[in-house]
Amino acid sequence: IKHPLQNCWTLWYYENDRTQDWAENLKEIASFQTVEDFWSLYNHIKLASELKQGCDYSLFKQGVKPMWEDDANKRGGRWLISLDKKQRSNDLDRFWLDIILCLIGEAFENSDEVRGATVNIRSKGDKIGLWTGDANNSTALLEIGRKLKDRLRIPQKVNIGYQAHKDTMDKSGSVTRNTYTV
Ligand code: M7G
Repeated sequence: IKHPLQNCWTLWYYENDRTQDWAENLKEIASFQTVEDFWSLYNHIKLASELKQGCDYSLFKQGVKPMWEDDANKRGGRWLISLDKKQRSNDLDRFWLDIILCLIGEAFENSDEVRGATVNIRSKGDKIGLWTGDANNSTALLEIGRKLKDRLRIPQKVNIGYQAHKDTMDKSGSVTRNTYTV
């Protein structure tokens, strides 16, 4: 008997093809709801650090698309971890795996608020985001942000910010403001 997870999760892959719309480049790879099926999927695919520049992985609860417009995301936001270039070889794959294990292991007290996570492979610096469903639920999102920082062993002096998706959507070139920082 396989070990069931509390939720069923879907892995998505984004490949940057400029001839297509953003949403058309987003591909659903596979879903799993047991520990064993997670590891067989994880062991079968490339590490995040091996993806081409411009690509993303996303892991979201089944039924939620990894996009701002999804009903489950549109009032939400993300904790954003911005990596510098040398962290691709040091921290990226560990951070991404640790985030996945937090998600599927339901590590957060407010795990109902968790929607999923995304890793963006970018030449200017990779990014990892943990998406929650309600940018106004400060109690829940602060608990999630603090625990995330702790689980990833991000040093106390390094701050990570929470950004509402509506602010990310509206930004025109400039950086999105952080509504919370831990
Ligand atoms: P990104 O891939 O999140 O980060 O956004 P990057 O700027 O480091 O590459 C790049 C662009 O992809 C955005 O400016 C949008 O045009 C598009 N995009 C990204 N996301 C997450 C979404 C989304 O959820 N919905 C839509 N419609 N476009 C998005």
